[in-house]
Amino acid sequence: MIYTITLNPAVDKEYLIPDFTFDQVTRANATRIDLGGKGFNVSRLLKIMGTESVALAFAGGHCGSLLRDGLFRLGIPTDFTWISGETRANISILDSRRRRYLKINEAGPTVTETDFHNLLARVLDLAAPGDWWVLGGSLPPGAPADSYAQLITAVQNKGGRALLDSSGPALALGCRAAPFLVKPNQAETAELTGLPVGSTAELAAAAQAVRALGPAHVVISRGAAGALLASEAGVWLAESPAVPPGNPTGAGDALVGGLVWALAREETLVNALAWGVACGAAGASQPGTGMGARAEIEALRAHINPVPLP
Ligand code: TA6
Repeated sequence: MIYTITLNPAVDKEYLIPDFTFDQVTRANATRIDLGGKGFNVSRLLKIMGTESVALAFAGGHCGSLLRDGLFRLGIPTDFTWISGETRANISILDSRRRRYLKINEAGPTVTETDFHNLLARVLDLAAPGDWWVLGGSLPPGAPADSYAQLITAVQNKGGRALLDSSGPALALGCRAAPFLVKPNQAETAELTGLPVGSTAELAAAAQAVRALGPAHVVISRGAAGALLASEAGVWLAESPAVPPGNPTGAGDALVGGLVWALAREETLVNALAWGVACGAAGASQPGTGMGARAEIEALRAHINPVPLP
């Protein structure tokens, strides 16, 4: 079974406007709502690829109910730890003339120590050998700084394998729990290691430095440039095929979804890298945090051939 954990989920709202103009009313040409938060986005990708997952999260209030009901309608079972606060909403504003966007993420509702222990207890009840666990996103206020480290240790002590996609101290502390794989982007890699990441060679060295912090494998997402894999077998580069421009928000989550979808089917890490890049490319061509269709992903996958770096 594949589980996703989203400690700080969000209702993602996107506005398409003609032009960023301040100090006057701007009317949106289009709006959309997506069921967001990194783990939920992974569960949505897995559903598109025909694979079941259970979405765990802290959730509360009207936004929490909207996310539960929306995921249910998509056929994604949820196992929420309900909290007293209101689940957040994150906003993307796309300027169609400049093709630029503004992204505003709320901090999210405060969770208590009891809330965290309730979720951890639920994870311990569910965890079993051979499961895949995807942990993603920011920590809500009040969550322990080592939340991901505790959750990774819990699932891996039960024979599961954890993939972590976060940033800052939550990512750094999570690495120390030796997850199966972490998926930072280039900026998160630079912050984590303090190393330059401008060239491919620098990025490869930084990826191995991340592995030295604990993770067995590292995939670094590079946006439209694709992604890089570092493992004990070496470093691989997968370039992304060109796709029509969409909203890149969520493309990194789609990449993680492609990785875990392939790994759960016992594909090699290199093949999983290619599937991840195909899913990320499809996601980047969609509006909002749309994930694209399976046929589109499979067509993109045919054009992706990872190469080993010397
Ligand atoms: O990566 C896309 C996304 O998950 C959006 O759905 C948006 O909710 C945001 O990122 C949440 O990221 P955060 O790091 O704030 O948890």
